[in-house]
Amino acid sequence: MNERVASPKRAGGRKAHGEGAGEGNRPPSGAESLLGTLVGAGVEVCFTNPGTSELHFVTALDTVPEMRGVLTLFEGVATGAADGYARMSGDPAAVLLHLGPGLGNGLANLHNARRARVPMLVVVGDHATYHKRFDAPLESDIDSVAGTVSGWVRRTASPAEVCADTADAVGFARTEQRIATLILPADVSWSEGATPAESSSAVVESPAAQPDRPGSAAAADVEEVLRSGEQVAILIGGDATRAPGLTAAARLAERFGARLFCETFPARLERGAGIPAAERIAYFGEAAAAQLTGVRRLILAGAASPVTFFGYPGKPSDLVPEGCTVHTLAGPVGAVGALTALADALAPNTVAAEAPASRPLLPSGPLTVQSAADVIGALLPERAIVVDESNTSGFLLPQATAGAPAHDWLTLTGGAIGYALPVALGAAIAAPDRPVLCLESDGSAMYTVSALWSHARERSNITTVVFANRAYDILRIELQRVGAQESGQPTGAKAESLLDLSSPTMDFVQMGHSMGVPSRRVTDAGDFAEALRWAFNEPGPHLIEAVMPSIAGQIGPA
Ligand SMILES: Cc1ncc(C[n+]2csc(CCOP(=O)(O)OP(=O)(O)O)c2C)c(N)n1
Repeated sequence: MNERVASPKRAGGRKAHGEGAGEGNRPPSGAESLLGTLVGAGVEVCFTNPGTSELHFVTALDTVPEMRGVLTLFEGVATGAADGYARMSGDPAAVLLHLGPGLGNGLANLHNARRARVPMLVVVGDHATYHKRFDAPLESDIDSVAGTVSGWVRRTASPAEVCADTADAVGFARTEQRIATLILPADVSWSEGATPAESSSAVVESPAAQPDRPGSAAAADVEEVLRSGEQVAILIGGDATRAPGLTAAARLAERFGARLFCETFPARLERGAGIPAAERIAYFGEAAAAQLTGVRRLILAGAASPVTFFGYPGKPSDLVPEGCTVHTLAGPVGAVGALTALADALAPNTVAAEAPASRPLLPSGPLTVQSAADVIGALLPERAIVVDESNTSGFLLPQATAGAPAHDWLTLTGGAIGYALPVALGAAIAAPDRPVLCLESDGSAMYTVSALWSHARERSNITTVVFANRAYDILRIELQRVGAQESGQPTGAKAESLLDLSSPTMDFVQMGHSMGVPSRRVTDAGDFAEALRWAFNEPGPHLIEAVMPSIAGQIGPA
């Protein structure tokens, strides 16, 4: 996402910010100017759930043909879709939300997007400036809510500022790879008087596209570490988790005998046959600690220093082994450039080993975590975009898909569940020529299940697999680990019932059908394989409900 080259639509034929868009000879409204500025800056999709204060923006969409409007039925779907779109295209999408409550509904997936370091432009409609003092029912503190996830927040005060504010917002989002939120009062939206923006900040290319600086202090430090002869590990993340970053890191690892790891929840990991592989740091702290055992020098390239997901009584939060020193080569934006420069300087003749092609045999028999993973590994299409929120049902997927044809793997960067169905929508819109496989667990699916309606409405090429284990299984496992439950003691009935989703049984096939998505239920491996072939071979969205056993009893506390 951070290796953009100037796209033709931005590099040439670009409109001046704020140009055109008024109907007939009338000057453009604030909303039309905003949209004109956006498309001029290469922002061409707007995911929305609008309200009355955004209706001038909605109307203006008809005067700006380059902007695609995508309706979602819940704001968390709009924000997650913009995240998925940015992860796959590298470009920010716009999100149009309705005042503070609409923004609040979108917050969890904005949080995940913030953690994914994606560019995004959030436009939040507000009451007309003169109406705010009446404290009407929807009045709220939008700025505070926006501030929790945005790196940039501005309230546009008048139509004259719309274009400059919009250009600044897009410029910030692209340059920083972060969320910019523009609060747009309804009267600014409907009034005329916009001034085209002078600024060209909206089309600034990302820092990752700029030349790197070999010989920096960080690079010199890392060179010393690599040559130290001690046990070194390189931990990559951010923009280094795609083929160029993986290749550079693998060359360095090979040349200096270092170990290579990837952050636990990468925004977009390229993997599969022909791509250098990096082992992800495990979710469970004990497993992660085992992976890092013996490491004396840890090099961070785009990743944060590893910590456990939660604090657990009596267990360390910091996963860096005792006595190991940590050395930062680069942060999440620009890590690919730093790694490439270093590999070219220190390992010019080293070739990175690539993951060999291999697929599991198609299994038969009951559907289990193992057989489901093997079916997916056996059938994953070339260039698939996998959006993974399979949670406990997917813990064997990494091995089963390691040698599948090259694909992208998108993960839950911020831990706020309900991300996969929306992110799949945005990914499919960003890459309409690629198959999207959305691996979703049943509890997480329910947060943003209305995304299925948008999958169908946009005719997106998304295969959704809902793993129906009818439980909050990970919480059953964590219950033991956090010490809330005496080890070996049975869970109390009230606690158990709050982690149980079996009664009433959710029917995802009916849910899918009701939202226009052809859907099937499978209970054994053979039927799962047949259903996946059906879904992959037909265009458009499909849903497969895969009835799975709970694994909480099998993966106990470590
Ligand atoms: C926004 C948000 N709300 C609540 C949680 C807490 N939480 C973490 S996992 C989980 C249950 C996951 O269940 P499911 O998606 O069915 O996956 P499973 O654990 O059964 O594999 C919950 C409620 C969260 N992480 N994020």
